[in-house]
Amino acid sequence: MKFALCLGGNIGDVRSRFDGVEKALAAFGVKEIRRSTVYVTAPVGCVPGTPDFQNQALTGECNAAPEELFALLQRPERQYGRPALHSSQESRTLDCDVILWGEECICSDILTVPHPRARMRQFVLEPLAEIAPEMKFPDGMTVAQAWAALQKDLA
Ligand code: PH2
Ligand code: MG
Ligand code: MG
Repeated sequence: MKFALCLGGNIGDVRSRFDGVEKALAAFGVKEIRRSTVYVTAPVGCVPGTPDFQNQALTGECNAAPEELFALLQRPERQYGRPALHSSQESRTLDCDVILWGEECICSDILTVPHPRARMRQFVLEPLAEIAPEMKFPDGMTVAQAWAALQKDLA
């Protein structure tokens, strides 16, 4: 299945952690890994004074179950010092969110895909539109269309 991730972080050497995620995915057997350029983005929904984030989209192909990939992604998050319990308003060393899993809807205790806020977030759609404009949400809307719609809303 082709999947899309949004990588983010705003403490320390975020870019080298993004490299670490790619290495972990490749070691797991993920193929066709592509990464967008890194975007410096204003924090969304965080407490005042939170530093800017860096965000990057990553796409890949794998035969694993989404929960397996999700479990794998938690390792680098922990390795880089992120607590297991945290608020979405806090600064973070590394965040790896699953945005799309093919055109599937996944709603389990640990994972909701598509990411519920993906279509409202420039820091998700702009990098993803750079590398995978043709990927589709379960309702058939492409990433390019979702990004165009969000740009209209933001204008
Ligand atoms: N992640 C959040 C909350 N706010 N803002 C930006 N710009 N980038 C993020 O990755 C981000 C955020 C929660 O995961
Ligand atoms: Mg997140
Ligand atoms: Mg997350």
